Amino acid sequence: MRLIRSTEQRLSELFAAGEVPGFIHLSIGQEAVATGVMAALTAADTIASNHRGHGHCLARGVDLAGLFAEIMGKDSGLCRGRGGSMHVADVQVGMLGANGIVGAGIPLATGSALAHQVRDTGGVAVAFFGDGALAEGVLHESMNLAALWKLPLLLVCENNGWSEFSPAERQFRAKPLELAAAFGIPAEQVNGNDVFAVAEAATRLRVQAVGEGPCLLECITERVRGHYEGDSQRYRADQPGRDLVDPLMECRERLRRLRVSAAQIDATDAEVEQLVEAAVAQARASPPARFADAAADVYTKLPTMST
Ligand SMILES: Cc1ncc(C[n+]2csc(CCOP(=O)(O)OP(=O)(O)O)c2C)c(N)n1
Repeated sequence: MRLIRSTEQRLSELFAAGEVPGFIHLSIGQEAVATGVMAALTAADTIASNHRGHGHCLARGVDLAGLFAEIMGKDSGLCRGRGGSMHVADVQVGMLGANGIVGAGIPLATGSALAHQVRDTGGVAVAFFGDGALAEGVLHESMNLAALWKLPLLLVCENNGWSEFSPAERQFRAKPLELAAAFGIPAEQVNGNDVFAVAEAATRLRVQAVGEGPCLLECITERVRGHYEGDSQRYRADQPGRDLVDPLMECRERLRRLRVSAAQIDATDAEVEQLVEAAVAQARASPPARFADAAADVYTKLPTMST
């Protein structure tokens, strides 16, 4: 969680300094969801993300310098600087991709869940999406197929109460748990700012998804920053944020109760800051992505299918 927070705070500064091309959407305040869910997964599992996916990438274990370089449009980036913040992927760690199209990671994860089932990998596919995706037909279609075919799919809804600049209740008729119930999909709601609660629920649901088919975890959380960096947030004036505790503070308090000293936590924080600075320096030193390489890897050789 500290790595995600420090990385995104640094990204915010780099964006303000003009070192990040395009837009970035930060997940500050939502770190416990990515961290808690990922703690429940195994190396065999796969994940697909959305436009707010830096935390999912880091919690899954992508290379830190590679992520900075990707977001800064550098050739040494995870996708050689061609994906950027919203389309970063790293299949080496089972990260199938972030996605700028709302809900588009969900069918990707559903397909991956089918692959897990067909190949009998024992793994699950996880789809991370915001409450904004509740209005997307592709979520409903994916839930239907996954429920029919009992696919090992874990749907993780990060409910931060906003869809871009509109409060969620002005856009969606059904609540996530009601929608899941309509498809016969077991679902749980959890305090998404409590990393331990998220990890416990995700661990339970992961096991259930592998054995019995899709499950949904709704994490109630808060988006601290605007929709994107630079967003004036005028729409928030008459809509106060949710009254939730900062997940890092919540975790610090929990660790204190488990007798981890403040000095130990501070040392970890300092170590993370150093890692982040080193990654930024490495990314800065890398040459920019080359336009001539823009179309490389668009097409790939498919494996020969035996009929
Ligand atoms: C299919 C599609 N429709 C609309 C948009 C524009 N858009 C970008 S983000 C967003 C809302 C996303 O809300 P949510 O999924 O709840 O994620 P959050 O930003 O709150 O984390 C919308 C409507 C889009 N990118 N894709």
